[in-house]
Amino acid sequence: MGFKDKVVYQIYPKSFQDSNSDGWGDIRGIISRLDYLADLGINYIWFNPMTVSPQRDNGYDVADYRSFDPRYGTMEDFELLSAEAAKRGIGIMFDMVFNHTSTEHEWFKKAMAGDEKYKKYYIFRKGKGPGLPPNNWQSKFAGSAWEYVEKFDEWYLHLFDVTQADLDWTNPEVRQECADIVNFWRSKGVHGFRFDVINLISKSSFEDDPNNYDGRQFYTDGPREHEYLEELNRNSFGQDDDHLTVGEMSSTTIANCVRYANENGKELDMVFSFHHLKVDYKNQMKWELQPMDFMSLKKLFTDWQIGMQEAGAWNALFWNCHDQPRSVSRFGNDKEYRKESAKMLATALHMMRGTPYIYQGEEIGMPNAYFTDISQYVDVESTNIYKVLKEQGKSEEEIIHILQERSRDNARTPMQWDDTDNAGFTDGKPWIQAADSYHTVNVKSTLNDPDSIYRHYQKLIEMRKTMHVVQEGRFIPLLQDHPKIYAYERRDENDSLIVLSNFYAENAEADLDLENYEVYLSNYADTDVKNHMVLRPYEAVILKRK
Ligand code: TEU
Repeated sequence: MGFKDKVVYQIYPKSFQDSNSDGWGDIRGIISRLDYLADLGINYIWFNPMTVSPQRDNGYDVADYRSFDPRYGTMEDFELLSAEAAKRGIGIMFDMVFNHTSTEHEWFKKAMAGDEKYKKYYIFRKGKGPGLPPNNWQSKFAGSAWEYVEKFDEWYLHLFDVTQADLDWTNPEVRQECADIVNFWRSKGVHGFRFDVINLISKSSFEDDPNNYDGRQFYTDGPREHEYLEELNRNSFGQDDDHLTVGEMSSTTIANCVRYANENGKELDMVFSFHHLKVDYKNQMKWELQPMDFMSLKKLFTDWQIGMQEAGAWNALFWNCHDQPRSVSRFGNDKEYRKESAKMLATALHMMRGTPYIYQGEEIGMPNAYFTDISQYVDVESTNIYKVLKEQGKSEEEIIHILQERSRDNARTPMQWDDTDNAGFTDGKPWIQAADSYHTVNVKSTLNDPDSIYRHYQKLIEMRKTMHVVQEGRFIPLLQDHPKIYAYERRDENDSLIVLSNFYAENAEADLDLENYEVYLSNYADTDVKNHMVLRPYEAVILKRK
């Protein structure tokens, strides 16, 4: 496979760089920052959707799959971006949102006008009775997953926002439309694709969730999922030798992912799974806080590493994305150990078996936005949950605290380029406010610092590009019962690396046989290799066999 030596960088285009002062990031802005990314060393950029959208869910409500939203730019701008990226050896990945379309999409509009062909593109069902939806499923953004349409006396399914109507993948015409869209972008030279919530497209049945939960057991990893992915592969990207595909898998299992992303399979190259990003959810509930359960985190990483490895399947590795709070605030310490802990998290993740993804700003250790007022939040999920938590009687203060920890907007504030107004993102009025941290945490100050988080990422990326053991080595867990250190070995025929990461703000000790090892990379200047290692707060070290 051609991607084991690659690292992907994720750009949230709306917040990356504005070039025309309208407060929105755009393609021209991205072009002006390509040198920065080339210098970091990444191989691919995954862009969140830039296609036409009412932006109710920031582009994941697609109204036209084949044109750019003019606020991002034009097809000509994109062609320039593509050429400029290629000059720097950077490939492009686009985001395909195929579980649903915006209700502004022409298919949905035709469906609503009564066109039978297009009604069959969506999931319309009769209710259980007057005023009662077809079942008790809940939208991922709060409330019923069904919306009533009076003129049909039917309801349509929307697993996400009411303006994101689910497509009916049992309809072969829908599947062909989706393949055609991928082929359209292939014809524009795009060979990388990220498929949004792609494991939700096969619904098994439309019965009530007996546990009064959200219904996910009936639409996650459904019965025809593998068949649909094989077909999409065959009819589109699978025809390119140099494709790179990743599926976003919501609440999935290792058993399914070893099939989705099997080296000998014909589905996808790799998968995003999210279990490791729920270890700070109390009772699995996103809006209930608890400190991270470190032992679960370790076990999840290890189970996924080994489960995928043994089956010959491939993981995408990530701490951050546009849906997650910032990892340095969440699993590290964004106060006194911001630098150490950001480097530690990067080390622990990047040396694992799989393909690392870096989310914009992660490489400079951007912390959560910590907005203090509900008016600063834009995300539909955050504003919806605010109302729900209010109705549950929670205080304003408590709700804001929860959003500061969990809101997706923590990841969506402008990229922090320098300490000028709006973090150097725009000289207009940004669509979302910049986080206060930009005064100290920004690219400009980073580039002047030889010991920066950014430099550490550069080194990790370089290791992935040049070291066979990082690309292909086996993953072997170490110190599995240790309460503070995450440890593993990567081993191939010639080399062995041992990676030790202290996830806590106090010293952590471990005994290992390190006679033949020396320090290859550390986030402290003076790490000593001993059989009895004492790791300082958030110390992370990569040891290499001599
Ligand atoms: O996200 C899918 C998804 O289920 C989430 O990560 C979601 O944000 C979380 O469950 C809410 O608690 C994808 C996109 O990444 C996200 O931005 C979109 O909003 C969503 O699909 C709908 O297209």
